[in-house]
Amino acid sequence: MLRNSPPARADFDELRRRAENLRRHMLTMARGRGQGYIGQGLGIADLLTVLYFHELRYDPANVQWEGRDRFLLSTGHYSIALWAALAEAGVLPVSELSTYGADDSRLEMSTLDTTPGVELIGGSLGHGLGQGVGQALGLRMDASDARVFVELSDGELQEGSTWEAAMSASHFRLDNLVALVDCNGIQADGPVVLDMEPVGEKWRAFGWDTQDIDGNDIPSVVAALEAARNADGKPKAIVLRTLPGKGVPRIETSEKSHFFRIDVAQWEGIIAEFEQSLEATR
Ligand SMILES: Cc1ncc(C[n+]2csc(CCOP(=O)(O)OP(=O)(O)O)c2C)c(N)n1
Ligand SMILES: [Mg+2]
Repeated sequence: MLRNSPPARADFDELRRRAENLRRHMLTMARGRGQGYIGQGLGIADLLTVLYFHELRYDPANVQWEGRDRFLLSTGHYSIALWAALAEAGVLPVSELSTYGADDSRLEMSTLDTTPGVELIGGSLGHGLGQGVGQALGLRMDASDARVFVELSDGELQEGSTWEAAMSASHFRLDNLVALVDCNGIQADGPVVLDMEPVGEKWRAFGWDTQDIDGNDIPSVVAALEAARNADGKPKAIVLRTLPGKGVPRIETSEKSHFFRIDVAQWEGIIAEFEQSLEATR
């Protein structure tokens, strides 16, 4: 299943089915040890679905393929979402998911690049965009048409390194670079500390072609990524407004959804709630 080019037309039913699977995988992972960064994972499930099942070029059987598009998850603690996408894509075995966060598991709570499909070691925030700029420059020097997609968070917008990288990307006219800014409204202990709004205007001021969308609406994500294929000399930013815990009302409404740790038995209730709310939307 080599994805040499994204399909011309998105199959929205298929993408919705994949997004449901990603969320199921994440709930399986969190249930394994009873804890994890499930809120963030559920929030960006729709983005990762559209990336891995519509937009990115990659070869699941050869994750080091030179021509692949690079996806850098700058927020390493969102790893739960990446493991789900890689399992759904056939890069990682689904049977491994329940080891998430366990001793000796490859599926760490923050990303390590020894796990197949990982492009960036996570943990220390604020470094993804800078690495993405370097990779995009390198690919251009190699005359590659591969692109670099960097997910980053609203928390990381409060780090100077992010804006240094943003400034250099437009200076170097890196139109092979797409920043995917997950504005989920939280950071660690609750709501984001510094008011970063208007986020889109800031990226525009730094010379980026910018869109501001509902990150949980699959057609909007598809359309924004398609618009970001335009090779006009400008780096592309997509600001995604996402809801932590999307799909599980009990997590959506939790005041502290940064890290979820509950009794293993209670996860059964959460999983049942997820399936019920899916039924309600069908
Ligand atoms: C450089 C750095 N500083 C602090 C931390 C500790 N930390 C881990 S997650 C987090 C929250 C950051 O906010 P955001 O990236 O928006 O994460 P969210 O709460 O949305 O998951 C912080 C401060 C870190 N990992 N790296
Ligand atoms: Mg956040």
